[in-house]
Amino acid sequence: MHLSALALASLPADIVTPIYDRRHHAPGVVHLGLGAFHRAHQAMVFDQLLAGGDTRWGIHGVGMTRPDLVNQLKTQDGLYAVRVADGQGVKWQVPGALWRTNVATTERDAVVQAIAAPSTRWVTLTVTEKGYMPNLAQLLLDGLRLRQQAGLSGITIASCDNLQGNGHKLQALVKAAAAPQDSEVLSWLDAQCAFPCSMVDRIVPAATPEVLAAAHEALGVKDHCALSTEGFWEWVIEDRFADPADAALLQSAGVRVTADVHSYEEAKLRMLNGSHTAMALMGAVTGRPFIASCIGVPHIREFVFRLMGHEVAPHLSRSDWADYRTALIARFGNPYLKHSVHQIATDSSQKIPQRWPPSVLGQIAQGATFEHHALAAAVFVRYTLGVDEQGQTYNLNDPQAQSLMALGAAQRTTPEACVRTLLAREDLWGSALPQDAAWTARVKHWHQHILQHGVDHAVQQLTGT
Ligand code: CS2
Repeated sequence: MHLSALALASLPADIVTPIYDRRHHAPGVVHLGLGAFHRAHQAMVFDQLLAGGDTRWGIHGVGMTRPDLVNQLKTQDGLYAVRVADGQGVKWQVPGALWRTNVATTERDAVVQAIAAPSTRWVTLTVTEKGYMPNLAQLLLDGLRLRQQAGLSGITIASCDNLQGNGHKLQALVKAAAAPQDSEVLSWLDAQCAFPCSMVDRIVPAATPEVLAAAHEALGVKDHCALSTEGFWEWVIEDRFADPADAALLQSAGVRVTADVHSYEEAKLRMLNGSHTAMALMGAVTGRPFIASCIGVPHIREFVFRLMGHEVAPHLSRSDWADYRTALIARFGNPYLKHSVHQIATDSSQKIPQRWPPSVLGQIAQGATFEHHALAAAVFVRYTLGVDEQGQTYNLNDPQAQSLMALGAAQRTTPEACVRTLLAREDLWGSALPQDAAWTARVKHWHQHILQHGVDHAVQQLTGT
């Protein structure tokens, strides 16, 4: 027997389950990108709103790439368990907000119709950094155009990906998909739809067999879609909604609604995600499998502490960064989260631009040093070899994998030239950094050190530990 609507009644009494009606209302939210993150973050916020009696927050979830997962969720009636675990304790919950599912690639028309459905009030997106492509914009535009033509109201379209100014980026992309002479839909988009920027935060690793086994034990039934996450979650969203009354509703569920998302976005991208990428690459190269195994090493912990304090924090508009850093280091060490370094290293070419260069440029502008970022960049170059320091090979899972590995292979014979070519790539570093001779020189220095003595030795030398 597996988890399903029918099985809910037989779950142990201490598991929080949906007690609201999941069958008689149409979903109000279409979510694109039905990965682990959404299911353990926003879907749980919407679950709270539904539990409070507001029936408009059921989700029509759209898998962009994983038909297997979507099919599995369908056989479980959209239900899955989430283990929320950290130093505060362990508890299981079954959120019930996911009411319908589709796969974008094979059921495109159903997705367009869902966006155009009269009940739809929101579209939320977690399609990853590389998902912001014209085909995504066209999908949204096709649904939105049907709404406009049917005389329906505009909706809120909220990008929740780790991109600075994500709402602005999405709005520009959708508008660019409309032809310039398409003035009716363009002015309808401007007048009736809202594209708020938002920052979302919760560490939700891809599920492991261990989590599925723990779910089976806790629930008494199998759950092939179970997830594990931490207690902490944050959703900060710009106060810009098609229906202004949504601001108070979201606030009642613990969401922060503000005019200033920017300061939260930049702190999160550069402190949390910037450290994550640095640790993930170090873990991949040194053979440490999880973020918790990296932050547990004193010199890596010291490295992350200094990276954030010395090179990231001076350029943030958020003044409470020291508390934020303390909290982050504790979160990274959460023993329940087996957060694979290779999962985080996935798509590094798409992640680095948001996570590292802004801090390095900030340091350069102030005449300050950027040794921690230079070392991290050198680890990235080493990572492109596709083999760790123990000789184990690994795959680069990245849209740029081929070109990165082709360039990276040269580091065995001509390391200096290799660093130069990889650092010249504006898609990774932006246009200003590749021009900075001191930056290139320091990355070369650390890269040389890593090739000769290994990543740990380099980190120890830099941190004096
Ligand atoms: C991670 C994020 O995989 C990654 O790139 O850095 O998914 C991170 O766990 C989340 O942004 C935390 O909110």
